[in-house]
Amino acid sequence: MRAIRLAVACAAVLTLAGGSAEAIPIVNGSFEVPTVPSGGFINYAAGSTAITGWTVVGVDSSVVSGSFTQSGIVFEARDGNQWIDLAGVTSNSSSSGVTQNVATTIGGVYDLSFYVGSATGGGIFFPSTVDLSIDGGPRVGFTNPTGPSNMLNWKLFTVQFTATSTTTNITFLNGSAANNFLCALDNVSITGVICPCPGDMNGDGLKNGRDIQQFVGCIFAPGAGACACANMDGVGGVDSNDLNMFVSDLLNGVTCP
Ligand SMILES: [Ca+2]
Ligand SMILES: [Ca+2]
Ligand SMILES: [Ca+2]
Repeated sequence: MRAIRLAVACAAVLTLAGGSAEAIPIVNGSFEVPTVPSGGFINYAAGSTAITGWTVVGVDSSVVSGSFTQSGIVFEARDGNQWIDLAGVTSNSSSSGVTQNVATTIGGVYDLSFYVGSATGGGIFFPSTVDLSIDGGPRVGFTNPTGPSNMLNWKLFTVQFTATSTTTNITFLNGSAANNFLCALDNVSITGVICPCPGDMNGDGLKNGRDIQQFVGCIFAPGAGACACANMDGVGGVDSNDLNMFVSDLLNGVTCP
């Protein structure tokens, strides 16, 4: 039985060896649809699905043109011509934001990337904080501390997560301070992480005792870090079956191809 499992694992390794990442289609991650007036914005109330792919939550959020200017600041988009202000126009509610369900593979490891835009000016714009909640989990804040007085500065963040369902909910919320009427987000993307050698936790091309500590960490907290390589059988999450395969490989001296 074990030999069969190992054969399956080897076949999977050969199949996946061609690439290290697989793009997951997130809909309208750059907030380019619908088109808003050049130099202006459109505010969308909670429940709206007018921003293609997304549903507005909380009170409101605004899609803003990259040529919009206020308080001497040009609010240029990071990608394309538009971005979204999760703070909305007037509410500035911390409950406001946008949500989307994306198709995922159970046990799959994904990198979620996005840009947070900050500017400082007019006594009302300060460095932005975008909060992220995955599958209704706790809000985690991502702050871009650089806020120029004449433009938006965009900072890239990447969060890795392990999917527990065939759909994963991604929700971005206004995490900026109460007196900061800016929470800029743009260019959201998701990439599936593929491990070239399951069990090689530290990526040194060998499967040996130096990988044990990280592997054990993934057994106890599979969503906490880079655990793509702990999913030995390529199915489900990281569980006792993966542990059995990992131990078997070490005992039998099976290392990377
Ligand atoms: Ca954009
Ligand atoms: Ca290794
Ligand atoms: Ca597994």
